[in-house]
Amino acid sequence: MLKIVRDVVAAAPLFQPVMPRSGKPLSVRMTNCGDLGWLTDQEKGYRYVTTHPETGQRWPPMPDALLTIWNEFAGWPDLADWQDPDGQPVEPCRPEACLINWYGPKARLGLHVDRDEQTFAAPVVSISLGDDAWFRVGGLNRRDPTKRLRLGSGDIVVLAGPARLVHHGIDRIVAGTSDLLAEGGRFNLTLRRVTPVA
Ligand code: MD3
Ligand code: FE
Repeated sequence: MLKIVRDVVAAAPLFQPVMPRSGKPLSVRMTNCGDLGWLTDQEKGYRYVTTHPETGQRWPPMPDALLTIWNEFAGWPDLADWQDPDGQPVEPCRPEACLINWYGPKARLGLHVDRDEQTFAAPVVSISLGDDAWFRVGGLNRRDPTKRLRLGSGDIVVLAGPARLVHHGIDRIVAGTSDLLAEGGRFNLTLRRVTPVA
């Protein structure tokens, strides 16, 4: 998995995303692979695009190993009796985007909901590599109670069905808990479906 990440980053270098309007940098650096990639900039804000913001090249293709993980963990059969909030059918599909976040020892990600996709019927599948992180997960309402969960290297989190739109974030990285990455810190990969299947 680390070799996959290194190859993507070599073709599509990590960039520093900034908040819409304020232009404040996020503390994570990011890149993507797949047909679509998520980014944010000051002018146009949060969105999915087909090309890297600095190289102008299309994102590297989604590696087969990531499709395999998606197919193993998406859990389609268990989702059959759940209704997407927009009434879109829950149908097995391929992920279109893999967002790769890199967290240095001081990076964090505030509580948010992933809602820039055009469908919420498909799950989000997340893979952690490197240092441990304190993941925070709440409910559909921002003020709902939250719990924290320590994620380790190799952990996979699947947010599916009614959990797809819950608030979540990364409180902090637990620096020095893994020696997988020579530079330290943590990579997180999130596999996402962006456009409706039907
Ligand atoms: C819960 N990433 O990229 S992954 C993100 O570790 C993001 O980099 C975190 O939140 C990270 O948007 C958390 C686990 C995760 C991913 C997507 C979710 C949790 C989620 C979508 C819905 C609910
Ligand atoms: Fe998220």
